[in-house]
Amino acid sequence: MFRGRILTAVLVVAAVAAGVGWRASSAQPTGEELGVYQVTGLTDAAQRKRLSVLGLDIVGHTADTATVVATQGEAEGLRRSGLTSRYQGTAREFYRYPAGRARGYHDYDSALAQLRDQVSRHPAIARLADIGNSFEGRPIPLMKISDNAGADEGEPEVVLTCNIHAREHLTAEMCLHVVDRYLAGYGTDPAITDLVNGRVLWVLPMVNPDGSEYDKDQQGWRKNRESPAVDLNRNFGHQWGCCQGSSADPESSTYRGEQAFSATETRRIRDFVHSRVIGGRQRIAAHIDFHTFGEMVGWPFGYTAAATGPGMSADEARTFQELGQKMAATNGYSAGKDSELYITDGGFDDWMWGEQRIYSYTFEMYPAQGPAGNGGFYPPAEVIDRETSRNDKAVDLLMSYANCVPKVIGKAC
Ligand code: 0X9
Ligand code: CA
Ligand code: CA
Ligand code: ZN
Repeated sequence: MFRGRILTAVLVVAAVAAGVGWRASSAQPTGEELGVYQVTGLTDAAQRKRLSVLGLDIVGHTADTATVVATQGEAEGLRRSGLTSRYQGTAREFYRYPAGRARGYHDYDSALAQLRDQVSRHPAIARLADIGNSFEGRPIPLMKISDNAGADEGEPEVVLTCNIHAREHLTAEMCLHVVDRYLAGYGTDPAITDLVNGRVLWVLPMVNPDGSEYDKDQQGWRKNRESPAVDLNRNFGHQWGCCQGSSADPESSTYRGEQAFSATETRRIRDFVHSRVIGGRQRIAAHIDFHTFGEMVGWPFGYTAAATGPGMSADEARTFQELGQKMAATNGYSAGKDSELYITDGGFDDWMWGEQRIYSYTFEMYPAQGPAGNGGFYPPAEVIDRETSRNDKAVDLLMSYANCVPKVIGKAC
C-alpha cells in the first residue's frame, strides 16, 4: 500500500537525482557537520543490502545510485563497507533552498507569540501551558482547546503532536493551523463548535524545539540536540530497540538512545500523557503524530509486520485500519500499517497504543516524494495553507470518533 521513501531498503526508480546543478566539492565536512554522499554501483541485491545495514539516512535514489546524508562516523563506515561513494558537499549546502523560500514558516519564538496572542483573544476556550522544558531549556508548548478550558469536564480527549523530527517544519504549521481553525470556528462553524464542546483537544506544535531551532537554516537535522542526539521517534518505551527498527550507534540518524525515554523530550511527552490518566482511566482516546513526508496515514505496530498479536486483537487492528482508511480518503494519502513502510521500534504511536491504549496514527504530510536536492523537507511556504487544510476533515473525523473509536467498525464501547 505504501510507496517507498527514506530509509527503505528497496531502491525504487525515482526522479530523485543527486541534485541538479550540484557539484562535488572536495572540502570534507568538519566537526559534527553532516555530509552528503552519492553511493553508486548498487546493481544487485547484495550491494543494496550492504547499504541498508549501515542504517544511513537515504534522501534519494535511482535504480543503482543512492544519495545519503551521513555523519563523519557513518561516512567512515560507508568507506569501510566497500561500496563506492563520493562526497558531494555538506548537508547544509545540499538542503538549502534559495534565500527567502523559508519565509512564511514559524520558528519557535513566532509560534509561541502566535499561541499567546490566540489565547488572549479566546480565553474561554484556549489555555496555553507547557509540558516542561526541552534539553536546552525551551518550554514545550501545549495548547488546550475546549469549552470551559479552565475546567476539567471529563470529556474524551485528542492529542495532536508536531515537529518531533526537527527538519519536518511543515508539521509545526499543521498544528498551528488546527489551533487557528478551531479557535476561529468556535461559535461560527457548527461542527467545530460541537467538537470543542464535547471534546478536549490538546495541541503540541513543537515537541522538539531545540532540533527545530537548530534546523532553521535548513541543514536536514532530524534528532533532538542532546549529546549524543537521539531520534525521538525511536526512543519511546514499547518494544524499544527490539527489532532492528532503530540504531544503537549514536552517530546514526535513527539512534534510539541509551534506553527508552532517555531523551528529555520523550520523557516530557510520556509524563504529559500519563498525567491524563485520571481515576485509573486514560482520558486521551486518539492521537496523530504529524511528520513529513510521503503523504501517508500509518498506524501501529511499527515494530512487527504481524497484523495481530499481543496488544493488538483482530478487532483493534480492524478499528485502526477502518479509521485510518477513512481519514486517508479525506486527504488523498495512502494508508497502511506502519510496518508496511519499514520496521521501526520505539516509535511514538507504538507506545501510545501499546502502553496507553490510545488510537495513535502517524501522518506523513506533503510531498509524496521529494524533489531533487532537498529531499522534500523544505517545501516553499506557498504550500502551507493548502497542505495543512488538506487534513481538516481527517482531524475532525478523529475528533468525532474520540468518544468511542471502535464505533468505526460498529462496536460499542
Ligand atoms: O521513520 C520515521 O520515524 C517516520 N518517517 S520519517 O520520514 N518522518 O522519519 C515513520 C515512522 C513510522 N513508524 C512509526 N510511527 N512507528
Ligand atoms: Ca463541554
Ligand atoms: Ca469540551
Ligand atoms: Zn518524521
